[in-house]
This record gives sequence, C-alpha cells and structure tokens, in this order.
Amino acid sequence: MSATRPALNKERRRCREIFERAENVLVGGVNSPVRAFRAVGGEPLIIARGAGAHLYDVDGNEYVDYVCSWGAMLLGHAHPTVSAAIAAQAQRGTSYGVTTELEVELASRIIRSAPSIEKIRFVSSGTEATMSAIRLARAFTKRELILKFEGCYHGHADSFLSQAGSGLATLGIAASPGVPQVLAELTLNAPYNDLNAAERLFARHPNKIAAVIVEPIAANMGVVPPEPGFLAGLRDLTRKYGALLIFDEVITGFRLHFGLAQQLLHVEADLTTLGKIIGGGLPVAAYGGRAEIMNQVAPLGAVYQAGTLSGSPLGMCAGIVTLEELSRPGLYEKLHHFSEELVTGVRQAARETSISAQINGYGSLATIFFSDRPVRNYGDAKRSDTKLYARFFREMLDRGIFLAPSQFEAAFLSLAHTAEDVRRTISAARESLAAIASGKE
Ligand code: KE4
Repeated sequence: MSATRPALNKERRRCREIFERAENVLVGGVNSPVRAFRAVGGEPLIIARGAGAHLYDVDGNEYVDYVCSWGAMLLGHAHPTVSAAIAAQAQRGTSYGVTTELEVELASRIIRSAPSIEKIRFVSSGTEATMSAIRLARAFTKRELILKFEGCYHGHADSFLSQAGSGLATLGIAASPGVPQVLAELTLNAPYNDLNAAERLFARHPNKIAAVIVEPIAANMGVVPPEPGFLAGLRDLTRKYGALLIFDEVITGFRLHFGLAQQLLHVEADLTTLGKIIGGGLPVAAYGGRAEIMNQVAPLGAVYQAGTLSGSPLGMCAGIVTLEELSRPGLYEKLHHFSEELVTGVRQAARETSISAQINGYGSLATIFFSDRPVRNYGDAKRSDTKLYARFFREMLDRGIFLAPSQFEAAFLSLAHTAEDVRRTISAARESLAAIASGKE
C-alpha cells in the first residue's frame, strides 16, 4: 500500500451490516442483479460516495472505479459542472410532464453529432429505448421476428431475454422464466461475428425478420470487438432482405468519440439506441433514426410509446452539460491513451506469469478473460475460466481496484482516470496475477 493511502479495511464490516439489512427489503439486497457480487463472491460493496475516478465504501475504503455506473460516468463521479447544473435545475423543479426547451437542446446536440439520426425520442432507460426500437421496427416493416446475437444484452424487455449477456450470463440464465414461449420464438439468436449464421437465418425466414439489433462493440459478454466486415455485412444483409439495422449504442454512444460508434465503423444504422453517457448519470436514454421511421411513433404515428419522466428537465440538464464538457478538443485522445496504457500494462503483467489471459480492449472498454485462446464470441467467453476471473476480481478489490463483479461485463475508463490510477491498476494486476500463479489463497 502506498505511503499516502491507508491500508484497506478488508473486513468491510459496515458493508456487510448494511447489505444484511438490504437483503430484508430489496430482492437479493440489490436493485440490479450484478451488484450482488454472486459471480465473484465476497461482500457486495455499499458505496458512501464517488469522486472523479474513485469510489469510497462505507468502511472508508477507496477504490479506483472501472464500473463507472456501467459506463454512464464518462466524466467521472460528482463532476463539478454537472453537479452544479443538476442543483440549479432542481431549484426550478425536477419534472413537469410538459415539454421544456432543455429537451430540444439535448436532442439537437445529439442529432448534430449523429448523422444517422434525424428524429429522437427520449426515454428513461436503455431497456425502454431498445424495447421501443424493436416495436417501431416491427410496425415499420410489418414483420415480427427479431435477430439478436448471443451474449449481447439489450436490457430486460421480454424479446431480449434469450442467450443474453450481462446479468443473465453472470447468473447462467439462458432464457428468463415469465417470457411467453410464443414471444420467445419471435427472437432469433446467432453467434456474434458469425455473418454466415445470420445469413442462414434470413434465408430460412424470408420476409419475416423485422430487424437485426446488435451492440456494435459487444461489451456484455465481456468486451468482444466486431471482426472486420461483420457490421458492414449485417448492413448488406438487412438491406438485401428488407429488415432494419438497429445499433444498440447505449454503451458506445459518445464513448469512443464525440458521436456514435457507427461513424467510426462506417456503417450507418436505421435506428440507434442511446443511454448512460447522454444522461450524465441520470435516467436518460433515447432511440432515434430517420424521420420516415421515427414519425411512425405517437403522436404522429400509431406506434405507441410514452413515459412519465421521459426528457425530464433534471436529466436533460445533466445530459446537456455532459455533452458540452465532452465536446472539448483532445479529451477522447487522452482517454484512449490511458486505455491503451492500461491494456498494454495488464497484458505485460499477465505475460510475466504462467497464467493464460486474453485482454480484449476497444477504446475505453476492456475485459480480461482467463483463456488460452482468443475470445471472439459468447461461446469463447463462456469457456474462459470464470472462477479465475472471480479470484482476480477479489485480489484486485483488496488492492483498491474495483473491476466489474462479473466476467460478462466491461471495465470502463473515464476521463477522470489519471496516470497514477493506471499505474496503480497495473501494479495491482501484477501482484494479483502473481498471487494467483503462486497458488496463494
Ligand atoms: P438499462 O435498461 O440498464 O438502462 O440499459 C439496458 C442496456 C441496453 N443496451 C446495452 C448495450 C446495455 O449495456 C444495457 C445495460 N448495461 C448493463 C451493464 N452491462 C447495465 C447494468 C445492470 O444491468 O445493472
């Protein structure tokens, strides 16, 4: 432990006391399954506060944070400008249920940086965004089938809960109970990066597939980048068979650059879903696309979708200020420099041991898999040693580094991470991997 940092209180007694109370009133003690640490063991953290790239638990322990509210906090926790904007808006009211100019402002800022989006609708979660996008795609194409990819996660709407990543993969849930079989059958799954499998499904279901929905950079089976030609191939397939292409950019939107991943990948989607970063840590998400498609949504069209808190002024404020901050020149270059340094450093640390590890990185997203072969889809990810990931997670946590409490998630860097945070993380990884390699419990 460095001289300036107090030794970690690994007992985490207050975390345990509060979590025990939480389990009496919250299902599993949490409001989202992955937070229960079931896949990694140990005491789930109870957080007292965040600041920049750091979280502080109720036992006074400080962590370098690579969860970052699952990618939402690209500016880091408690960014002063964002916090001030939220506080000021709160003095004017938090939600009116009537349109404000703030919604126009945030929508305009997003559309200016997203060529494939002409019209947008704000909602309150990524799940709402993707659920609405496929309803719209089904209405627009008058077809019923949806094609998704194994290991991708698009939120918890019924149509997405088969072969999904993130929390379902974490808990080993292949298909959620409660989804009617007749509905589940309308969702087709193909392996990520397998264009031939996608083409076979189109050939088998001609004129039946309404849309393909895909994470352009998969991050919910751990990080799995698209292989060259995969996304462009999906674009060609959907055009050939008359289906819509939906890019789920809830994670990638405004993470890789000031805009959408599709601009960097040179593939234009018909519909795009957004969330996380555009809300600056408040419940803001959106779906958008060409006006000819979006104008089918009520009140212009008959595709119904609504929401009490959609476009709430508090969330719009946070989103506007966040995008304002992110539009400053040089920020994404700095973010990618630190991300590259971190991935290179951890890769080197792994090479210094006998442990087989693959580190998949893309921009400021990264995942370590304990496997002796490349991880290019969900099957590869599931074959990795998830018990070893759990051990690595705990070793790193006890050295003050908070990674995703699941193999099937990403590590997220923020603009608040410093060179010292990266150095500290690489050093902790070297120590953790050495401890694992030596067999020390
Ligand atoms: P929410 O409904 O959780 O706001 O967004 C759903 C969603 C949609 N699309 C993508 C690509 C996503 O990653 C998500 C949600 N991400 C997870 C973490 N991988 C949220 C964390 C959680 O479920 O607790």
